Amino acid sequence: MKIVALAGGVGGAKLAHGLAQILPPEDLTVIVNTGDDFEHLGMYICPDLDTVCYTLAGLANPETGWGRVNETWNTIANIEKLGGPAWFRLGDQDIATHLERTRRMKEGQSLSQTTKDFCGAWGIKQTVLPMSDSPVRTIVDTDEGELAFQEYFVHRHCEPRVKGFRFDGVQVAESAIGAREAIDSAQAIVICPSNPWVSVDPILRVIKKINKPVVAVSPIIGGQTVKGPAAKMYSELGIEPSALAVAEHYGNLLNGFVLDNVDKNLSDKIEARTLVTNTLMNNFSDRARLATDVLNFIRSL
Ligand code: FO1
Repeated sequence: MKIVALAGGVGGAKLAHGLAQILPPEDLTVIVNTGDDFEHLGMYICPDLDTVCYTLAGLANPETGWGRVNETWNTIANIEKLGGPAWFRLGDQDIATHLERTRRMKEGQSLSQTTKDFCGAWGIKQTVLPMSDSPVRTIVDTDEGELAFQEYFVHRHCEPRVKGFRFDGVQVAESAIGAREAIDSAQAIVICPSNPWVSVDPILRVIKKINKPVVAVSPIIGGQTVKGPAAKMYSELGIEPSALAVAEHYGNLLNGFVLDNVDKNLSDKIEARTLVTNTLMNNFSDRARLATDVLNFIRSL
């Protein structure tokens, strides 16, 4: 069964990894948010793309979900000593990824080709695509003014109250080569449990048209997010954070919606068909179990 998964960072990467454990590699394409990308310390950094790739390759840091396992921090420690910016924690192994990506892109290689080459080097057999080869930049409108995404997310610890979002460059950005074809040949699209506002919306804005059944997995469980500021964002935007709010966010794009057992009372209020299951992914087998549930749900639609 050919599946396209839409993913942001850590939560999205976990379900993508679950799907990768179940599906033949040629049947899974992961389209990843690049709205979080930024240039920092002279390097081109793609946090969500790297999180998905490191996770699929078994190279991800299990504590943070982002960055590399068995990481060392000599470079960033020395940058800090010299008075440089150290708020964005880049590990030594991770820096190699950003340096080599930057070198290639300065020579004119596209982000999708760089990603393809890196996936080959890391032994990833599934297809991983950035949502676009053109820059799209998520800008968070807050009570302290507009902030670039990583400035808001990491530097300011998501503290400013959000008022809205915009995605610079999205009007002219085309989806990456292969993304349209993957969607056209997929049986279904899975929206991973990523932040609807800042991880999934940018991908949906770039992709524009989806002519396949769409199933989303709620990143909000019992009114809270496992990781990240999605619930805080809903509250600050005047919407009670819940799995129902996520389902309503995607609206009639959805054919199916997966929510956690603790939210089963919300199921009746959701317009799409629902699957109520355990959506927490604490370990590798949880990821495979949720992926199996999602795939069986898709078959039943
Ligand atoms: N997230 C943090 O909260 N603090 C960091 O210092 C940080 C560094 C970092 C380095 C490389 C990378 O690929 C991701 C990193 N992240 C960090 C995560 C990242 O900022 C976010 O998870 C995503 O942008 C949101 O999906």
